[in-house]
Amino acid sequence: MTEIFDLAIIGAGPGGMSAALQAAEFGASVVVLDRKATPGGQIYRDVTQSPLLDPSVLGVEYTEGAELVNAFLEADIDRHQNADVWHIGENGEVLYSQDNQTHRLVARELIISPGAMERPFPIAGWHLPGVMTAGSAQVMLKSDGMVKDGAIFAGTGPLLYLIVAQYLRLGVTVNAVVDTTPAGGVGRALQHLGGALSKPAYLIKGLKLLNEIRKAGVPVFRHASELSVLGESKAVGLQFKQDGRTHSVNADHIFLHQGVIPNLNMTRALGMDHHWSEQQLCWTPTLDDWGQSSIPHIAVVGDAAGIQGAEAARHAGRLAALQVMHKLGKMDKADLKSMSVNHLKAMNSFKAFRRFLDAYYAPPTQQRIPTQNSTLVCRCEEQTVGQLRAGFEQGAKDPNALKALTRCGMGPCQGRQCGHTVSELLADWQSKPVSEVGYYRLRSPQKLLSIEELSHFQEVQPAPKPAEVSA
Ligand SMILES: Cc1cc2nc3c(=O)[nH]c(=O)nc-3n(C[C@@H](O)[C@@H](O)[C@H](O)COP(=O)(O)OP(=O)(O)OC[C@H]3O[C@@H](n4cnc5c(N)ncnc54)[C@H](O)[C@@H]3O)c2cc1C
Repeated sequence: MTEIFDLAIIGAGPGGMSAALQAAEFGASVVVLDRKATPGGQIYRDVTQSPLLDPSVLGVEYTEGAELVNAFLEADIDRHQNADVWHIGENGEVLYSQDNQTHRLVARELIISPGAMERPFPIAGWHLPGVMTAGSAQVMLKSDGMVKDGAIFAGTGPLLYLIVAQYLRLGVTVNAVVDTTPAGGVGRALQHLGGALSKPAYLIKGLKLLNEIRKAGVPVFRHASELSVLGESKAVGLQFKQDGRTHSVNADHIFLHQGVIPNLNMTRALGMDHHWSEQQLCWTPTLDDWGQSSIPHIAVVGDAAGIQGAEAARHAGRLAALQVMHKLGKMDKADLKSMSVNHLKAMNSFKAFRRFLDAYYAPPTQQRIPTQNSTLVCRCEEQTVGQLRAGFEQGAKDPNALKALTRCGMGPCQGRQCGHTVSELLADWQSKPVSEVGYYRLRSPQKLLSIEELSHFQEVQPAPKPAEVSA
């Protein structure tokens, strides 16, 4: 028997949990599916069951998430953790894996909040054992209390400095911070100063983090460029240039990070409209102010809708849920307007602040568009810049044609690690805007499924249409 809901939400991060709480306040039947064992998303990962003796070292922006997670756990919401959504069909059908079984449910409306992922950082040696993303270092810390002494953190963006500060507060040694933020950040960001000044608390928090790192005495190499990981079969250090001089620092663990970008595999597989954001240098679903996408009955909120951060994700979740409640006839237009106004205002102010951050921390071209033929781009299928260039010279002018010729993007990560690099490489080689080059065409299933799991999945009849679903 297929379960039927008013609203299904994918992702139990700040965006998804806030949307669920808002809808539950109207008495709607809500189900939330999340692939992780506990709710919280990236930022509040394991906040209610931290392995750390003192989770406050991770910062107030982390510990204050417990309130939202507890409210979510106490509300009248159907929750499925360890539930990995691999297909969204027509008519509100959702298929998800749980306990190695595929399950199906149907919802009149869907809100998708699958969050962000770290931007690929394709430099020489980024595939070697010992090289990870800074976000992975934080995941190990939040979930298992695991850290690595003597690592190098390299890249740019507020999350990188937050993770370094979290490491330092735990007494972990950090060999170096190799900061690739290009010189002239203030100049680039100046035209957006108004947006920055509207959020002084965030600015102060950011400056405090930088001060914490400076005071800890960790060597910080600013405006570094031309990074490459040293080592043959595993990482042994990082080489880079600063002020025209070549430096190398030894470390067997190197954590790379140059900001986050929306996690697009679900929105792309749905065939939603996307556009290239010149501000954030990434693909973003095209949405209205309430998060409604180009597909009727499907909204996108949180960082998957464009990177705005956790607080903005909470407002976006509530806004999308309010619009859904109006569509389901649970509130009239006047109430929708009055209940949305503060969330819309908050979203505008987060967007203005973000314009400042994006300009200041813009990841440099040389770290997004690799030029050395030997640099690996598609890690799953082991395709280098040189191999992709050969495919391009044979006539593959867009990501799908290149995929067919070289297998780039065909591996288990389904293009997450190489998609943006491939779009930008092809645009660069043709001197075209990225928006004209496009992205991989993605399809379900959105995760690897075993034949055994599929063989147990018996339901093959089409899902009922929302109009046929009785209240
Ligand atoms: C590795 C990493 C670490 C980060 N750490 C921080 C931090 O410490 N501080 C900070 O301010 N920002 C952090 N961010 C940024 C960002 O995640 C936050 O702005 C915020 O968590 C966004 O909220 P969200 O609800 O949009 O997404 P998220 O919090 O990421 O929640 C998305 C949820 O969707 C689930 N999901 C995704 N796909 C599926 C699927 N197919 N099926 C089922 N569930 C699915 C995920 O398990 C996740 O729980 C981090 C980002 C990354 C990538």
